[in-house]
Amino acid sequence: MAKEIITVPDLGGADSVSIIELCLRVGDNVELEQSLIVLESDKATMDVPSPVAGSLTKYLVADGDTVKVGDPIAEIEISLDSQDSAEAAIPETPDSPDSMQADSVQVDSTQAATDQQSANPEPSESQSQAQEQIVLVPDIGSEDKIEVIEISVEVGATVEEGDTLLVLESDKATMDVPSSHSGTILTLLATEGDKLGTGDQVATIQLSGDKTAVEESVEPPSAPVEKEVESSPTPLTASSEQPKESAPSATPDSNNDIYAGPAVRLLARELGVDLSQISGTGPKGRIQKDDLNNFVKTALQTSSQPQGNAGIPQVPAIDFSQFGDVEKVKLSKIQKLTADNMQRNWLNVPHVTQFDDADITDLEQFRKSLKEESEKRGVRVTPVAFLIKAIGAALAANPEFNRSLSADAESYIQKHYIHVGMAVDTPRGLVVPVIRDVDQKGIWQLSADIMEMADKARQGALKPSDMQGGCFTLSSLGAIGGKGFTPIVNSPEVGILGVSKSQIKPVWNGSEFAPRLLLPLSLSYDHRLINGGDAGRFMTYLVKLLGNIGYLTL
Ligand code: CAO
Repeated sequence: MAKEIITVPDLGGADSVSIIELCLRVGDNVELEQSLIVLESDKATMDVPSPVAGSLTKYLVADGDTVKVGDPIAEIEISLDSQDSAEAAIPETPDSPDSMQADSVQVDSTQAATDQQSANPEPSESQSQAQEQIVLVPDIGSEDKIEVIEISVEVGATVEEGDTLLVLESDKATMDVPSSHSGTILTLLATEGDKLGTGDQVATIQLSGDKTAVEESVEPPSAPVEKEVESSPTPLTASSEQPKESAPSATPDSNNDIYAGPAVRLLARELGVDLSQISGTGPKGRIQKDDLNNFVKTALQTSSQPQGNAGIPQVPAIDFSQFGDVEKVKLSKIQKLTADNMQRNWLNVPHVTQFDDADITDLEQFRKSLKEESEKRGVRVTPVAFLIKAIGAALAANPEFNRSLSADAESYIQKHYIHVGMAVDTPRGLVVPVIRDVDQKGIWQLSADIMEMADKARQGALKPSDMQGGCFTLSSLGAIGGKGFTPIVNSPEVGILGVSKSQIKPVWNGSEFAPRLLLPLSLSYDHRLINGGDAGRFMTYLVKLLGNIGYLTL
């Protein structure tokens, strides 16, 4: 397959121009006449269309480079099925003066405007009236009338010389018509959809009070013409034969689908706005200056609203001393870590909490029966040891609670070990040491582990490894009190059991109410990995184990 080096075409008199946009990526397919790069001089912005169809094998320039006529731009591998058309197009490569006809015409129009307007002896109507000026369409390089696709100013607006008043678009080019003077728009003499040609009236301007403007307005006919020449129409995005819908392009990362004029593109670049984020309200979805302004306005309004992480409104700072005596105390490292973890887990995990009561009348009777032996062994046996033992058995029977979601949320990790974290309340803050392999340990061993970890936690002697590897967490507030609470999942674990204070309550046994010791349980779970059914089964199994500790021996 043949390769074609595309070069900078005739620039219509400009010595060198800057590359402001690379429209494609290496490897992209290139249509005949599709824009390869956008060039910008001080007077014009123009697309350089490809004279061949194929695949872009490399760019030979970079964004920001300055180039002149004939400089190589890109290498294109010409596609086989377009060889014929490519060959037909090759004579029109940019080296040929004819190749960039539309661009040349547009760029030349700057000069042509000079020529024509210099030759035009007619002063504008209002030049006889002090301080008013009618702005005309300068030479657009064609006899044809061109459609007005955007009125860029409003009556009453203050404009500087060179500001765009309206935008014209043919099927070959889009061009801004700039104001020839500084001042205030008195009347607009064209509307969207009108067709205008060279010399047609655009707007009446009340000239600014500065001396120069006033002097210009009363100058003989040739003088204002000179002035207009300096601000002749800026031919833009002259993509020869390119359909309007795909004509202009914007930033390199979002180029080909954007439909906007060069003035808007330039402004967007200056403001750092990605035009692909804006919906155009102009004809055929063209992005207009107002669209860009509205986008920026909305973005500024949104960003000026006080927001915290993930766009959540922040709690306002309050000077509490206005209400009474206060002191400010620094959070400990543990408290800060806990705060971060809690917020992260609360925000990331869709929580559901399920409640039930376990009848631990028999369990407590059994535990109390161990008292003597406990003292002998020097091990304190509390309900927490039974809870951890029961959790281990429930995790083994319900392995979906022994999973973690992968970081990319594309898979889960099934754990084949059972380590249970135990929340410990310490003066320094909340810590969660992990009791390992709980499914392989009996109540004595578990009680010893619980004592050891709780002591270490309270003394601040836990090592990081003591707090890692948990599959599930127990948060027991039973010794403290409360009827129930909704614990926050200790992500990436997917479940946590909250235990409140047991109480004797009347329970109907089929013939009468009997006093039973009920332990309130609350199971919070990550609803991304755990369904209500899973949670129901886990909780029911747990309640069964705690109500009949014989099952724990099975
Ligand atoms: N209902 C009623 N009494 C309970 C109970 C319950 N659910 N759980 C424990 N108790 C009783 C025990 O029976 C024991 O009393 P006896 O000595 O008379 O038998 C006493 O409370 C033991 O309390 P403990 O706190 O010393 O020991 P523990 O094994 O029950 O708990 C630990 C250990 C580390 C879990 C606990 O000390 C702790 O720190 N809990 C707080 C956990 C926490 O802060 N969770 C919130 C996390 S989110 O903010």
